[in-house]
Amino acid sequence: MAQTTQLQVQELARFAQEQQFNEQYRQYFGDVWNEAGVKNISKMTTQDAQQTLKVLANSEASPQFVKSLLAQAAIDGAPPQVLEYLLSSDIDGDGRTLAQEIFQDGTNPLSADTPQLSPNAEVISPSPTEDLDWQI
Ligand SMILES: [Ca+2]
Repeated sequence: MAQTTQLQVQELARFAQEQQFNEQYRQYFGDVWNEAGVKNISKMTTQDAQQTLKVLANSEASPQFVKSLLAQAAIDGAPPQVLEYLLSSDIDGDGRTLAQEIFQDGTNPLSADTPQLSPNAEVISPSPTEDLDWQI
């Protein structure tokens, strides 16, 4: 497993431990697993993971929900290679993996963000030696 993915799986597990999913959330999770045909999360295959991603892609799931769902899968003992598969997937094909989107970008991993040509793409850090004379 790639080092970064391993870290992401750990991060997911940490996030999972902090969660207290309520009944309603568990119900939603159950619906997704049912629809994806996953009966036993601890015996999930990457094929199951692929189905799960398809279900998610067709749903209106929020990034938070996707993160929570994966966290629940981690808690319920989904095999590491399955978690890795899910985390490194790029459902929306925008070049950012699911893990990057939910952990770093805070963007929706299920729909490509409109490419932005930010005018602030070039980060200009103020020079520490610059002595600005503020007059208030
Ligand atoms: Ca993506």
